[in-house]
Amino acid sequence: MVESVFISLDTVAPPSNTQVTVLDKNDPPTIGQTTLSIKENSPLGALAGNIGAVDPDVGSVLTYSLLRADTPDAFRIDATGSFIVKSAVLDFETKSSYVYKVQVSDGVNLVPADITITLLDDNDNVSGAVLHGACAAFIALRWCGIIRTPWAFLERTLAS
Ligand SMILES: [Ca+2]
Ligand SMILES: [Ca+2]
Ligand SMILES: [Ca+2]
Repeated sequence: MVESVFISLDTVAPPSNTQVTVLDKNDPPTIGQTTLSIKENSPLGALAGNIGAVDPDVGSVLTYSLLRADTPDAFRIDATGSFIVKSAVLDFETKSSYVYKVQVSDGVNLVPADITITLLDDNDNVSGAVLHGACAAFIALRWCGIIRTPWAFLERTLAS
């Protein structure tokens, strides 16, 4: 007579010489910085900051692309994930922030993120303020009698 015996495979321990190989999964990159800032009136080619993308897999190469931009002409992203000024005129009083949708890829995983670049206000009237200050100083010195040269010279010229 044949007797059947059923055993659950789960309860059977693998032979001691079994080798378990852990396959390295390709993990997606992460983005460290989603808000950047730069002073208004910054020149062409100035750096607004890097989005700080890192990939946990050793030796991975990241590539960056812009999916969408509210003002494509203002900034570009370079091969290292840095936003660079592309427009000659960044005017805080006209537009104080920009939003870009970027995508970081490790060749397999695509990670999108919204990056906001904020403009920092700067004094647009530096030359006017300096000139105004210089005029005020001249008038004050003239008033106090410290600067007499122009008038003295004029008086001498007229008298001769
Ligand atoms: Ca990866
Ligand atoms: Ca301005
Ligand atoms: Ca300003």
